[in-house]
Amino acid sequence: MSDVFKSRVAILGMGYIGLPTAVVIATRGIDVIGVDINPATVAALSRGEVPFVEPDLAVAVSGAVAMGRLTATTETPEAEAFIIAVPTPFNEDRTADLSYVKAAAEQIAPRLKSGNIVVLESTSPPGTTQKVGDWIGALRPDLRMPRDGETGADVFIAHCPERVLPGRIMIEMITNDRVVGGLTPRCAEKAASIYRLFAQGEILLTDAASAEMAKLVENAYRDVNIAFANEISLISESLHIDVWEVIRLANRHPRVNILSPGPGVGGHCIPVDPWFIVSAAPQLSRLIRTAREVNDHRPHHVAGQVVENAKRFRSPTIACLGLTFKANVDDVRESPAIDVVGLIAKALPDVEILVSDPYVSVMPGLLSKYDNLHLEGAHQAVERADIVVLLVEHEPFKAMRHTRLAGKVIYDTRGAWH
Ligand code: SAJ
Repeated sequence: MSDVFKSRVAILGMGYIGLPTAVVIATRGIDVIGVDINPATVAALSRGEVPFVEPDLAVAVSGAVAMGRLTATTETPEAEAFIIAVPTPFNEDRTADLSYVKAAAEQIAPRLKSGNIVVLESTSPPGTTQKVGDWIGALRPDLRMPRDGETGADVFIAHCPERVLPGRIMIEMITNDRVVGGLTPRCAEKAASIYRLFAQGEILLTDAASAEMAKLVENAYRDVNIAFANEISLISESLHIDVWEVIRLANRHPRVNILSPGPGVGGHCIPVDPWFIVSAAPQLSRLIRTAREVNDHRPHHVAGQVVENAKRFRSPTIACLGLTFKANVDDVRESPAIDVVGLIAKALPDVEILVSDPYVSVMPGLLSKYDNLHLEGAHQAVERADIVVLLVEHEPFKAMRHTRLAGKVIYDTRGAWH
């Protein structure tokens, strides 16, 4: 019989992954303590409120808090299991910045008791879970850390990468298969007992480095495939062929499934994770690096096209629809739409640019320095514009009646009005 975890869990990092994970565990009748360094996040959670938009999350959080199953604090408490779900951004040289993971490990270390489980969920370069063990071991020489090929460790350390898709987190948290990689097989088995509480997908046990690499490879796979679509778009454009028609036709082949070109690849994962692979094996990662470069170039290409078009007008008004990193979420991290708007605003300082996004009510910091940018409702923006640039295919934009767009120059980067 496989173990199912029954005690208290502390989750460090109450963001897009830590909070939904906390809620689904709490909903299974386990006491969960959410830990975050940001007192505003802790205060909001303690009131049962969610600091960001994700379908079905708010109602689950308020329920779990009201039942007393989910509490929040800035101090790491004692618990039987600890899940680390903090960010792993990259440094200027594109190596992983593990400072948040290290800080989390160092907060957990003094609280650890024999028999406790520590799971790293943050996306990390191969070898990071081992480092977590080393950081904890340095602070707790009294505890035996798990070592490959040895038994009898006092604590169990594993990596279980998150794989949920923003916008579908509450569904995928339950239905996705999970990969659990332990520093030893016993660590993997112990960590899996937590995920058995709520995961309906299969739980696949492996070693920590394979789990770390599998996660990075998943996102690099998507990046490479989006880069392929973006390159097809570039080539089709230069040959005056409609890329959307080409992809529609090619995708009727039973073994072809080309993704959608767009203004670039955003979010906190896909533009970042492939670099962890490149920095682990720079000489060998030619395709992965090129895909990153192709996708990173997209905002420049799109902005360049719009600026060229604008030069055909004496005093044009431009509407840019969408600022978030993808459709139907409120997340603007690493958003290519923001890059496009910034590049246009910079290139055309005398042109009025109206920006609209149903999920964004304040001009993002990166754009606040441009005087020629104004937030506007979508319908007003389109009505006043000579050029309409669709950057994110939010549902209300997709539903916009074609009559509203008649007579305007349209630059539809997502194929939403096709
Ligand atoms: N995009 C395109 N064309 C496409 C698909 C996406 O340009 O055909 C763009 C999106 O607009 C967005 C970016 O790519 O800017 C990334 O969006 P996404 O929906 O592909 O992925 P994320 O970043 O929301 O979530 C990904 C997921 N990984 C994979 O699908 C392999 C998710 O399962 C991971 O959990 C998540 O990264 C993560 O946290 O690592």
